[in-house]
Amino acid sequence: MSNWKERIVYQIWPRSFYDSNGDGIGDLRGVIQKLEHIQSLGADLIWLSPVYSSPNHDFGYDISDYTSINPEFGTMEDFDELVLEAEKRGIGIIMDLVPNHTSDRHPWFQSALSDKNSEYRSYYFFREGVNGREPNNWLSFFGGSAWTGDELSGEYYLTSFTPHQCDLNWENPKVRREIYGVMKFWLERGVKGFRIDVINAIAKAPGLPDKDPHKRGLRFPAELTLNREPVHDYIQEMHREVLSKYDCFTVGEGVLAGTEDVIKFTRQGRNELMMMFQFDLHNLGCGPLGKFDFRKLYRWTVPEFKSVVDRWQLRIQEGGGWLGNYLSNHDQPRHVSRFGNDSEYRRECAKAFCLLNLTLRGTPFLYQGEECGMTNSVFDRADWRDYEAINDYKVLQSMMHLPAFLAERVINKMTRDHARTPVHWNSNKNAGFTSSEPWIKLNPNYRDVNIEDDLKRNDSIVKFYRKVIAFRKSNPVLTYGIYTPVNPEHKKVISYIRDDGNDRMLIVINLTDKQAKIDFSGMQVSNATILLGTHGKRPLLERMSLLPYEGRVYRLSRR
Ligand code: ISL
Ligand code: CA
Repeated sequence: MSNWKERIVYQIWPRSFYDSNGDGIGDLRGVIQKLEHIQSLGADLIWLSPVYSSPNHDFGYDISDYTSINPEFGTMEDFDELVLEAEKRGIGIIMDLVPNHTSDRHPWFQSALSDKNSEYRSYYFFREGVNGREPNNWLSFFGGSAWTGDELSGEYYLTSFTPHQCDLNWENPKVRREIYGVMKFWLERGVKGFRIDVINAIAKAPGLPDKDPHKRGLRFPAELTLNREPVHDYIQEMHREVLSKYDCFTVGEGVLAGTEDVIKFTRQGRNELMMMFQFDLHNLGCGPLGKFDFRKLYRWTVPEFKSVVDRWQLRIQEGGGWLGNYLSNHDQPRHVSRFGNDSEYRRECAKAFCLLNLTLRGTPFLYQGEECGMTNSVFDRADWRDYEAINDYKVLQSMMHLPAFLAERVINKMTRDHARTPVHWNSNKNAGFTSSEPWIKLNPNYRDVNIEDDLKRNDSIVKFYRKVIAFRKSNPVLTYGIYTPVNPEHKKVISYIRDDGNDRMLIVINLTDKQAKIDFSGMQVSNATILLGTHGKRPLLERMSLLPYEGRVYRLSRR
């Protein structure tokens, strides 16, 4: 795939995108009906979160058949039509590949479970317990032990996420061949690539040893399950067997991968992946156990935010890797709420972050609804739909000894459900998402925050996205240019230069809801031209002041 770095990717979490048949659940025909909107933004690729058959313990990330369509979402004919209709609009479809685990309803696992001698037993990790307990002390991503008991054999099997997602054993060459077959199946149907779920977790430490054996309680086995060397052999094999044979885009979800890991996965010539996501921004203010580890009270500062951005930008460019940049996805709270201001300055803030995401080095990913500045929602406990929220509410009380009302506050701050409320298409009933009851509670602010009404305004966020995307596409420096931070120690404003040897741009964004003064003395300001601004076009001055969440892009003359 040529120019793959320049692509703009729009992520759809289909269950909440658009419901075409009035059952309260978003579906594939809903996506087809909204293709024009996605095209109007300027996206080239749609990453579809999983649409395969699934019992929905983890809303599609627990797959019971890798080569079928979940009937809630439609049929294979609908899928083929989506690929075709998208292609007519110059948009490719990226599938979500989930190679680390299958659903416990998958026929491979069902066979493994029913018969200890099934050849599928070795597709998974079945182990005997130790002293009547789990085989080791590994903590699951979603709280509690990573092991689930099998009553029939008395053994346990590894489930690193929900107890219904059974980890596949990638040491088994048959497993690898099965997954390569699945990839070919979809590529032959015309999809343009894959977002690969927790790809850095597929190689476990041999023997599955305890993490910190002398410590009590469950421990998160990061070094024993993530970024282990054989993962690179597996991906290189996947590249040889599948990726190299197709015109195909890849982005890996490297959960908790560091800069050096991402460089290894993505450096050209290693024949692994094109790009990867980073998680450090999302973990700002979280304790070492991740998003529900409230012990740092979710406090973070703009300089910390900037230093994460700078560190990743600089290290990945030095190391010859490539990033997929994103601020929101289906696993994170809405970024306007998490990192900005979702009340008084919601519109300004949404634009400031749009400008940031689309002027960094890397390939930009947008998440459904962010184009109209969607925010976190308001939930009661009964409104939670995500397993992680429901389970961690219990874990916070039992393991972390948090009183119920505080546990509820922590979940309500960080639950993935915030990203999964239906997209606000208009101010009609149910935000124009469905004609019946949506499967999850709507965000109550849809009358103020929705795509149709936004588009009627002069200060439209959607139109700003369109403008900035078009701007990025017509200025290759924004994709390829070297990133150099300017004023890295400034407490409110992030500013950086992008330079590709032909063109040189300065990006300046106030990341706070206060006015900010910034000093560019030493820079040749007089020859700078303003190209784009969130608040209109103002000249570059040696000393200037920015309004709350104001962002500007200047072209600097070549020295
Ligand atoms: O969202 C997280 C925690 O709240 C992350 O740790 C998340 O579990 C991790 O990024 C892996 O995510 C991916 O795989 C999961 C699935 O639940 C997520 O939706 C998916 O993006 C298991 O398949
Ligand atoms: Ca539907």
